[in-house]
Amino acid sequence: MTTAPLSWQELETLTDYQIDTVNGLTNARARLRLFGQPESDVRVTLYRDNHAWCPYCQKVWLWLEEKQIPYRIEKVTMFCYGEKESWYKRKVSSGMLPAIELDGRIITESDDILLALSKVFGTLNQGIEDPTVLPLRQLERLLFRAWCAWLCSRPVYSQQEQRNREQFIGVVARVESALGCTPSPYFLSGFGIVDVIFTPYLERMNASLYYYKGYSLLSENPRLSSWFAAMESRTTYCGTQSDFHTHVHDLPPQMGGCWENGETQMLLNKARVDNGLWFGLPDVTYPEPENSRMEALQRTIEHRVNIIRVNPLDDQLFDRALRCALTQMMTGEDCVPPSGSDVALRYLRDRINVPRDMSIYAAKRLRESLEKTAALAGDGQPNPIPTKHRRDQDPSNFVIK
Ligand SMILES: N[C@@H](CCC(=O)N[C@@H](CS)C(=O)NCC(=O)O)C(=O)O
Repeated sequence: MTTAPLSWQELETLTDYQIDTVNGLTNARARLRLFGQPESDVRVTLYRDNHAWCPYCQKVWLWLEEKQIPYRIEKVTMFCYGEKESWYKRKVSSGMLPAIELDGRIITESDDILLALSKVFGTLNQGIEDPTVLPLRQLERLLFRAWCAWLCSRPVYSQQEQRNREQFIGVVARVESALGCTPSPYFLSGFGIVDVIFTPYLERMNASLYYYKGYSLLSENPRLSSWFAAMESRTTYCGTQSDFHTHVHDLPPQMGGCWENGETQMLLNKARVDNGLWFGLPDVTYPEPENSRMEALQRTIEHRVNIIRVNPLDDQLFDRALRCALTQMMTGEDCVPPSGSDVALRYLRDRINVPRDMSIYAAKRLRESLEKTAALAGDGQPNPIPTKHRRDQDPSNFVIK
């Protein structure tokens, strides 16, 4: 059955999604986090990247959330998607992220930040320089280097891809045994600093190797799979958690390129991440919350003026096409968009970011409805997402004007 698109007013009545960004669960939108404490207690400002793409920022973010330290958040543009704010360069001349301001003192380098924070607020179960932590930090860096070598180097001689793969898998085996040293699913006897340190890159490895190499980190490694499930039981982690689609397209400009190996499984995985089915991808294992559609709707309504303005299609036509997709998402009924809107709907499908715009399942719902609705208009595909830079995501274009 096909239906007419609902008006924005009608759509608004279909969602009551609301979160308390300041005192509620971990979320990517907050500019202030208080955890029920008075604002006068705030001693920390976290400078992190606008789109929540920076792995080192995620590490500090997660630490602050776990410790429930009241803090402010200032968002900064990364070089790969726009121009660095001059006010930030006056604070941190290199422009590097993350940074914190602690009692008025600027600190950079994520490890130095964690060390300084632990000195003032106490450790997260273990200190970053604890003798049980140091070898695991070294293992994390070893894994990181093996991942970079496999993902980012274009093979120049035969066997190189295979060697890089084996080298990575060898280090993963060491991570698996490290996880097996205690009965807990975490690295040490309970959740702690080591888990925070491993989180950003394990999340990115899971996404990128699935897409660029056809390799499923979690299904190949049972202890990593349990670790990931344990992390997902923490609302702190879930609030910072990204998805496969976001990562595979935010990594190339940050890493200087990611190389596809062209294998059959890789091609299947890539098609699935880009075009769906998004449900069932191994980027999330907890069940879908009931309000995921409402969240997607609420977030789209909030930003609709900019979403429509930055879309390549004529504003009026895209307004209607977008309402068709949202109508489909909320009612389950097909709603035929204006002809010629297929590319425009897929342009938006390709630019939904997790956790920046919404959480994982909300993004899956929205991408699914955009794709279903686009398919009613045609099979036109937008230009591929750029890999050398992401200036299509320049935050200055999204400032409400
Ligand atoms: N060793 C640093 C690395 C930080 C880093 O590499 N930050 C990157 C983003 S992931 C950055 O700020 N690059 C500048 C930019 O992209 O604007 C740390 O641990 O904090």
